[in-house]
Parts: sequence; C-alpha cells; structure tokens
Amino acid sequence: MRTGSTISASSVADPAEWIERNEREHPHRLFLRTPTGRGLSYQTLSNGSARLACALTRRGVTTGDRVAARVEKSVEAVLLYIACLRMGALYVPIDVGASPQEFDYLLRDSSPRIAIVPPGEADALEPIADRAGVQLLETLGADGEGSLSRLARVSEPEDPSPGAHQPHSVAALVYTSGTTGRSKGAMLTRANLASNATVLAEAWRFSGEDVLLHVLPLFHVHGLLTAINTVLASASSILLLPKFDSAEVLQHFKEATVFMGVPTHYTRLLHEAGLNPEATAHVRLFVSGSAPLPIETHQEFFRRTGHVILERYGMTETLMNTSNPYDGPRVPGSVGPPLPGIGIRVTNPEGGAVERKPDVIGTLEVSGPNVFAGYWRDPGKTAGEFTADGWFRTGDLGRIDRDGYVHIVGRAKDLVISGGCNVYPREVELELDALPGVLESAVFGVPHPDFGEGVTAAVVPKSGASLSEDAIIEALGARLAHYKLPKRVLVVAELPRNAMGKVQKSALRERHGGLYLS
Ligand code: MLC
Ligand code: AMP
Repeated sequence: MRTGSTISASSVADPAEWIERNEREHPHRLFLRTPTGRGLSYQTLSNGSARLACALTRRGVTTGDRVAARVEKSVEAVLLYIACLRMGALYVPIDVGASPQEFDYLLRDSSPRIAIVPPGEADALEPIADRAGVQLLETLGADGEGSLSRLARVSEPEDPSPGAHQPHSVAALVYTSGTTGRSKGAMLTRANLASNATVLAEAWRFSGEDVLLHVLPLFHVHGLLTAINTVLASASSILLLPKFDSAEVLQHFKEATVFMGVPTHYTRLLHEAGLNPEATAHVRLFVSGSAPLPIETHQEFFRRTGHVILERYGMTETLMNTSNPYDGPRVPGSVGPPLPGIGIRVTNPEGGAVERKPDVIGTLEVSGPNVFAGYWRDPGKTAGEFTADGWFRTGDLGRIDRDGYVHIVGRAKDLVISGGCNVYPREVELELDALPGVLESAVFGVPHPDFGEGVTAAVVPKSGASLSEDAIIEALGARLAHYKLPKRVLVVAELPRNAMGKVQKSALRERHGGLYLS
C-alpha cells in the first residue's frame, strides 16, 4: 500500500466557500471568459449564480433536490452547476447527446425536482420528462436564452446558502455505466469535491495567475469537477471553449497557462504542423488523463514542444487518485504516486490478499477523502464495490513500482475507453441483441489511432437472416449516444467461446487488433 502525504484539514473549505472567499478577496479578477468576448469576474460569478439559485428556489427546488442538467457547454451551464453547489441541490449532469431512452432512464433513476434542457429541445424532451414523472422543466441556453435565465434576471442575488453545508452531503450525482449495462449515479459529496480540488491546486501549483484552457465536456467529472473546482479553489481563471478543435486550441495556447486533456486531444494536436515550442511557450503545465496516454504520444509531444505531459489517474467514483509530480520525474507510462491523503493498494485478483511487494500486478484499490459515498439508491452495488475494510475496488489492474509510482496495465472490468469516454460493452450488446435478425453479439475494444480504443462489435445473424453493417449502426444511433456506437460491426458465423461456453473477448481483440491500424 502507498499513501500520499497528508493534507491539512484546515485548508479544505466547503465548495460554496470558494465562491464567497473569491468574491471577497478578488472581486474584479476574471473567473471565466469565452473567445466570443463574454467574461465573468468573481463578483459577477457570485451574483449570477446567486440569481440562478434564487430562480431555482422560486421554482420549488430546495436543498437535497436533484437538478437534472442537460445543457450545452456554456457560461450558463457553469453558473448552473455553481448555483446548485451554493444552494445544496444535487447537480446531475446529462450529455446533450443522450438518446431519448438514455435521457428517460437518467430522469427515472435520479428523480429530479427539475429538468433543465436547451430551449430548442424543450418540445421534444418535455413528453419524456413528463412520462418519467418530472414535474418541472425549464430551459437554459447559451447566451442567456431560456426560461430559467429569464427568471434569474428578475431574481435577487441573495445568499443562496440555507445555513452551513454538511461535508458529507451529496453535491453531484454523476452517472457512470455499471457492469450490468445500466448507468449508476455516483454520489460525490461536498467533502470529496473540496478535498480533491484542494489537493490538485497544491499538487499542480495553481495560483491566481493561472488561466486554464477548458476544452472538455461538462458532463463528466474531468471537465466539470476536476477542471472547474481546481480553478475555484485557487481563484484562477478559465478560458472556456465550446469543444475541442485542435487548430483552435493551438491558437489559444498563447492565452493559457494550463491545459487539461484526454490522450485523443494530444494525438490530434500532434497532427497540427504548428505545434512547436513557440506555440506552447505560454503554457506551464499540460495534464493528461481519463485514458492511458501512449508512451509514444508522451515522447513525441516532448520532442515537438519541450513540454513533459503530466499524466494523472482518476475515476468518476473517486475523482483524482494519483498524479505524476509537478517537480520531479514525470514517468511516461505511469500515472504517478497517490495524491496527498489518498491510499492506493494492489490486491490479488483471486483471493483479495494485499500485495506488499513492489511491481506485483493486481487489482487497484483506493481509500481516502476523495472516494464517493456510494451509488444512488443502489446499496447492493455499492457494497459489492467496497472491500470489507472499506477500500474501493477500481476494476483497474496495475502495479506500484519501487519509487511508489502507479502503473495501470489493464482492466479487470469489461470496459472500452474511446476518446476518454467510457463505453460498457454490455449496454451496446443489449441493444444489438434486440435488433431483428441478430442472434447474439459481443462488443470489445481494439486499438484506434484517434480514439485510443475503437468500439467494435461482432454479431451472429439468426439463421437465414442477412445483416448489414450500416443498417445496424443506424439502428443503434437512435438508441445510444453516438460516442458509444461501434465504429465497425463485423458479421460472423459464431463467437469464440471457452470450454465453459463463455465468449472470449480476448480472442476477438487479438483477431481484430489491426482493424483500425492499416
Ligand atoms: C465523438 N465521437 C466519438 C467520440 N466523441 N466516437 C468515439 N469516441 C468518442 N469519444 C464521434 C461522434 O459521435 C461523431 O460521430 C464523430 O465522432 C464526431 O463528433 P464530434 O462531436 O465532432 O467529436 P469530437 O469533438 O471530435 O470529440 C472527440 C473528443 C470527445 C475526444 C474531443 O469525445 C471528448 O471531448 N472526449 C473527452 C471525454 C471526457 O471528458 N472524458 C472524461 C471522463 S471522466 P458521428 O457518427 O455522429 O459523426 C474520467 C475520469 C478521469 O474518465 O480520470 O478523468
Ligand atoms: P470513468 O468511469 O469515466 O470515470 O473512467 C474511469 C476509468 O478511466 C478508470 O477506472 C481507468 O480505467 C481509466 N483512466 C482514467 N485515467 C487513466 C489514466 N491516466 N490511464 C489509464 N486509465 C485511466
């Protein structure tokens, strides 16, 4: 077991205190701006989020209620998240690309007091919300359109805090696909958010001078919690781009000091002819995470820019666990030692015994103030993911070397990570198996030059049925968010099975390993 050094409890504020402290101490400092010229100082952040919180309160939302936010990445989306933090409502981020059935499931599972959707989608989404039993639906769009923004404009910027927040109350419910194929809401507490951002701001040397170039979606922990909270904890600034575009990002490096990305961002940046030391000179720190960063990408980025990418390792259920050091060796292929206050250990996947020797491969387990409070309304699943002595089983396979650096070598869980997005094969298989003409299917990941892993399906037709790859992908497109769609569907006579009759995904991965590489 390795544990990072401890952090002082006194330095860990409640997330709402960051907003109040920053307004008090740096009212005119820029919190966030966009390339189109919108800007929020810490004072306007405080007022704007208080008005939104007041608007939510007027609509009947109160502490402990869920607020389902299916909103475009925008200044308004950031304000909405912060309004929820301040009033103690549970923020439930939802991908704007979620299919109708995914949206329906998330609403039924989280049972929010209110669902907030883009103005242009209200007509299509209202019946879904209605059927799911959500009584309130409001709209929020970029640039201040929408019913909730209108209400916020005529609401007072009153202190939205209903008294002291409890560290163990839940701040956000972030859905992450479970092994059963159904998304589970990870309950992240205020203490999880506060401790992790405090640790990261220190570990990555954030200061009021920093500008984070933000290109990540706002419905995963990486872009929503790690990025925004680290900025709030250090009273620094964000340059918010609506999405990742490598040519545009390259232009904005001269206005930023920190970049947080997934490996696909780095491989795409390497295709830009203009990526060189001059273009990246203003940036002091490049961070990568959410998926394994190939060693070649790490080395090539250094060769082209002179910057050593800092790789870290996290999960929806735990926020960030480990990080290569700011000072000290950043080892390619390693995710670094545990962050301060966080314990990581390796256990034997067979018997669960803790491995104390370095470099032994096993299951990685985590313990610390970053570990979530459990899955929403699913104590059975929660209990199954914790050991008897309270450690969280990550489902990742790894080793810890002699210097205390963690190396992730694979996954015990059946998961494909495509462009930093998790795809649980079971969820896609269930949809494939429901298609007419499909007898059975297996979904797996194989190396992909852009997405790291490409979601791939092998399907067996029912006797006499003929299946078309395009028709299958199109049919799935109506049922699943598009990043989950298989990039290829292979029609096969049978699936490889072991003596017990279990489908051998390793054989499929091996057989089709070069599918996207030619
Ligand atoms: C988009 N597409 C993807 C995809 N993203 N396909 C596979 N995998 C993905 N990740 C598809 C779209 O459906 C579309 O297909 C086509 O690619 C182009 O869509 P796009 O919107 O233009 O894509 P693009 O902007 O290029 O997005 C790629 C990306 C994005 C890599 C920039 O996926 C991204 O921002 N990923 C980051 C995800 C992230 O934040 N992960 C953190 C999880 S938290 P079609 O057919 O519709 O044209 C976590 C914990 C931790 O893991 O440690 O951080
Ligand atoms: P998510 O469930 O979306 O939060 O994804 C978490 C998973 O992403 C982890 O369990 C790991 O499998 C993977 N992951 C995150 N960061 C890294 C990294 N730096 N290297 C390898 N895998 C990572």
